[in-house]
Amino acid sequence: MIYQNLITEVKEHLLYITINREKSLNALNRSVLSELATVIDFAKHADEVRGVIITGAGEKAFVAGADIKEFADYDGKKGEELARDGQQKVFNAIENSPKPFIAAINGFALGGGLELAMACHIRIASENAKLGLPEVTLGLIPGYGGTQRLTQLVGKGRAIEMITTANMITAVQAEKFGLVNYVVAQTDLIGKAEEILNFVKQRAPLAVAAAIRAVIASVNEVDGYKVEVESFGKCFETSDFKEGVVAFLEKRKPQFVGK
Ligand code: CO8
Repeated sequence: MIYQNLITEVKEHLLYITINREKSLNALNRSVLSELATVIDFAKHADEVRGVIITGAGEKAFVAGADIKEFADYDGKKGEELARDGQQKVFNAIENSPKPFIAAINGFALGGGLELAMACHIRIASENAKLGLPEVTLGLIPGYGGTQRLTQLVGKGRAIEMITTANMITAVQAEKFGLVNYVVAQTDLIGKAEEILNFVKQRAPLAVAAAIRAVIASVNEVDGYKVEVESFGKCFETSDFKEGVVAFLEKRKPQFVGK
């Protein structure tokens, strides 16, 4: 299958996915999300695939978030629909995959980019990586599962600090918080992911799938995701959201008024 925004390859039972929009720091537009949904579904059904590595093109960014340029025409209903659709077809589909997904975080993992990494089962960061959920700088909140998965991974206190300050953390801090499993040199990133998946490849596939299912079940009992999607949609009704997006596009600081 040929993709416009992804480079994919299956090699020795591993599927490699590179999000390939380097000029936009691999931001997730609708087309990327739709292609990701297709390749995630392929991975689920392809017997030859035993594990997946996702990374971003270039040396600067894994994914710098949802594509803010597409936000301009969103209202509350559309924002909520897109968040729900994206959660189901991409983020939850990764988390519920019977094959392990590793995020190889090769630079900025922000907003939807960190949410993508957090949907993966394992995260490895390069030393230059910066991670954060900056949505409140745009008058939004995370909409692809970030409020739930960050809390599960780092605990309530750190999640609320990261989300409400919108500040980025370094790879080393992320490892300390338990947000990433390992920090390695950028040149060793894919090799480290392969090292882990080469062990998984030797194990019983159905047992691996059952283990993932059981672990994920332990953290997903209540529907905080629904609350997040509804709250995310409501943000689009605020004038602060419009100001946040316009300010980003005009490359200036936003002036928020709390409405
Ligand atoms: N969307 C669109 N374009 C982007 C994005 C983005 N998220 N991030 C970077 N770009 C573009 C820039 O606009 C710029 O393009 P151009 O050259 O045409 O002006 C290019 O990428 C390079 O970026 P910068 O020049 O800004 O590079 P810097 O090194 O100066 O800064 C940063 C790098 C710090 C990563 C900076 O680009 C930045 O702050 N980006 C935005 C990060 C952000 O706010 N991400 C969160 C987005 S909101 C989100 O993810 C919500 C998820 C839930 C969605 C739910 C469903 C709808």
